[in-house]
Amino acid sequence: MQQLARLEDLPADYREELAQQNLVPLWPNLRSVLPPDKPLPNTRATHWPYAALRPLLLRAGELTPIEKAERRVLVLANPGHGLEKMQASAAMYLGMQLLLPGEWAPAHRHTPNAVRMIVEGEGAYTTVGGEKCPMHRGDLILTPTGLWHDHGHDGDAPVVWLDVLDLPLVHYLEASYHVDGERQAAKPAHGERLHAQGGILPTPFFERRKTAYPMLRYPWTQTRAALEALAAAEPALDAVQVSYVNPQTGADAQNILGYYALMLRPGQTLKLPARSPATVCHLIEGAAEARIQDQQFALSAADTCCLPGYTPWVLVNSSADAPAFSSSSTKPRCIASWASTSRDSDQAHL
Ligand code: GTQ
Repeated sequence: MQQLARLEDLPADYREELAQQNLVPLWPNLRSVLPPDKPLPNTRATHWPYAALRPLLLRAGELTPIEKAERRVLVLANPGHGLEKMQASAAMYLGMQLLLPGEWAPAHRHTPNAVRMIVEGEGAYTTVGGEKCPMHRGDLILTPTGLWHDHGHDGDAPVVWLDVLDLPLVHYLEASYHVDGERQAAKPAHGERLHAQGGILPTPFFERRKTAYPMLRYPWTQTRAALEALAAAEPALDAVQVSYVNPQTGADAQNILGYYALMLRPGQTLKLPARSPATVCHLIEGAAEARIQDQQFALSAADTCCLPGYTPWVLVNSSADAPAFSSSSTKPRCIASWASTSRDSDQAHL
């Protein structure tokens, strides 16, 4: 590869004059923005064990009242980006949120998309766009861009969930902000009942409904049953994986990140191909090991890890008798050689 001229190879007066005109020579910087053969990711493979995180999150419950936190969250930050950046990967933000019995996290809406993956506890709910979505372990609940949301808790023990947002990407696009609102009057969410039968859609007269987000809550009982059915129907299938989609269109449930659930058969070793975007993996049930390059993470239930893009990785079910279930999120498609899939124009303007 050709060695390119450095900035210092240019006369000082010329560099000075360029800067005064807000001009930059490309060639000294070309290799850093277009590195040879593959990207140079900041995202590091990182494991956040729930056993270590949980006591610190519960302590946050004692230290900071909800009124002083608005959202009581410990952010799962990737050291490769710098902890202060509060990002798990270039596109993804992860946070573990705690709500104590009787607490209420006030209504707001914002440009980034969020989903919740419920980790532990019963009795909490989130109201999204006026629909009250109960939270049970393993459920995936959407909070799409621009929809009002507040969280409440009628149970008697702490509730914890994992927040996944496309915040770093939206922030990078200088499009991230929020607006405060009033507590919402809520009606029960019924999207998961309307769309419980895959392949059959409500069709008033002869027009199919077209709703941007027809299903906000993806109950774990349904997702788990779909994975079990897929595993039983296709015994030779390696990747027993399903996608969280908009049931009316079959497209990804939200338009920046894609969400999947995966079942590892007892004792299974699954090789996951390299993809261009980073992936986050959260273990819902069982025990598994994630291997990437020379690193190994022993994942217990409720653990979360992040895997950089452009690198194949392996998931191994640590149990020979029980399945393991995980969810993952990533950019919906690989970024092709020349195209970006960023969809900033789809973001709501509040
Ligand atoms: O629950 O609305 O982890 O607005 C970060 C920002 C959660 C939320 C986060 C948020 C929320």
